[in-house]
Amino acid sequence: MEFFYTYETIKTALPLVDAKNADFAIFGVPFDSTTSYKPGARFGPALIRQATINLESYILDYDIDLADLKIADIGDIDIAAGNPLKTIKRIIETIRELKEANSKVVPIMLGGEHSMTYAPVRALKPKSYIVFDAHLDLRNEYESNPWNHACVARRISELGVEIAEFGIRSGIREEVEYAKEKNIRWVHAREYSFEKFKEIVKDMPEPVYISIDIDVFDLSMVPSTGTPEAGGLGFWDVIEAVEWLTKEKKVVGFDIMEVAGTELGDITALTGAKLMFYLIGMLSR
Ligand SMILES: [Mn+2]
Repeated sequence: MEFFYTYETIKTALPLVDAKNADFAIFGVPFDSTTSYKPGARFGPALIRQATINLESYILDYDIDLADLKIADIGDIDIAAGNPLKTIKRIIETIRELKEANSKVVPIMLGGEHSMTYAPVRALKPKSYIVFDAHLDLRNEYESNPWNHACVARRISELGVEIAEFGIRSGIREEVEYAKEKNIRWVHAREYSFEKFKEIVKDMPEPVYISIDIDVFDLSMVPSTGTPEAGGLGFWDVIEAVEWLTKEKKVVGFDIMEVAGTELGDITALTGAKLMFYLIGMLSR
């Protein structure tokens, strides 16, 4: 099978299969052109893959070994540097090709900046978008750019997808008003609880797409990210919520975005890699 992209390949310790035979297909989007604070998310996919070397493929609490699963790594999208919309189109095209070749495969996107999440949502057409993020990302535009990372949830809401956001602790009044107007539910990190999460998500339509902006976690766990924020969620908060979600709802794909930095295997990437292993594990149960 030919995809028109890819130049990075995986370095994990897992045995991998090709995309046609895979239950999960990992791909990277090494793009960070609209980052406003800390650049480096273009290295996220490589950093997460590198960090997986540190991890056991066996997940203790699930009694699942990722080495027994059918996981593909199809490489990185050949991004259009400085051009988010063009890159988004390439991702959409890639996901469509992937699904045509193997309709059962679950795409897993590693970012890259959060603006890129528009692409899998557009391609996979979920009815609900559930995001863990420090930021509302509901601006109409930022720096005159509607495809900036700060606008991604708004672009997704314009697709008619139901949205719920968790771990939020940064936004502006315009975003809060937009959320109210469009019935976008969001929970502040300070008020987050598993009970609240379930109450909001239980009635949302399926299938769902899950996006995890790594900055949802407290910045002590994820210092190398585009826009770090103090006061975030803990690792098990997110795992507990997503475990429930993968049990209760059909999930068509997920992403782990905004891992940045230049040190291979740094703590942000280790958090991202562990998260990816857990998500694959829970979707296999
Ligand atoms: Mn964010």
